[in-house]
Amino acid sequence: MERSLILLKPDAVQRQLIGTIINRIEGRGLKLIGLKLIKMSNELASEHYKAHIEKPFYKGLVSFITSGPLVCIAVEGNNAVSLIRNSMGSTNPVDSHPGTIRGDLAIDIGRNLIHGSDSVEEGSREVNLFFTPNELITYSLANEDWITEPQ
Ligand code: DAT
Ligand code: MG
Repeated sequence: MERSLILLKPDAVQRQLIGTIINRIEGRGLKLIGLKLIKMSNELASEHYKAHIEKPFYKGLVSFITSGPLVCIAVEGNNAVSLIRNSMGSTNPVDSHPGTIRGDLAIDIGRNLIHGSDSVEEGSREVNLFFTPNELITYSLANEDWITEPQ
């Protein structure tokens, strides 16, 4: 089953938008299988963002992401990765459509509130990076058949 890691970044926590953003994710029908508040270490940040290590914004990105508490969420379900990416909006909020999280709640690329895995492979890697197996809970939602048509 497809998995995706969502991070509500330190700006989301400081702006008290945790509930607002989780509400949108839950409202879409996505299933949360892991949830916690952490402060990211430099080590975890560099592992998580290793694809960006050569980018000019890397230092600022790591400094921002480690600056305060953030919320980690693991989501599981069909198409979880693309559903979340679509709900997030574009990396730069200037290009994000209204109705998306970044399009409604953010204006700056360096304060874009949310991370979501960008591929199925990354989703699996990132969920395993942030959660131990016993922090992930597999269960059924009582209304699952009203969200996804049974095959
Ligand atoms: P996304 O978070 O949409 O997956 P990404 O993986 O390309 O985007 O980049 C990771 C984060 O790095 C992004 O959320 C914000 C920051 N970032 C990306 N491009 C940037 C840029 N050109 N200037 C400043 N920060 C940038
Ligand atoms: Mg990315």
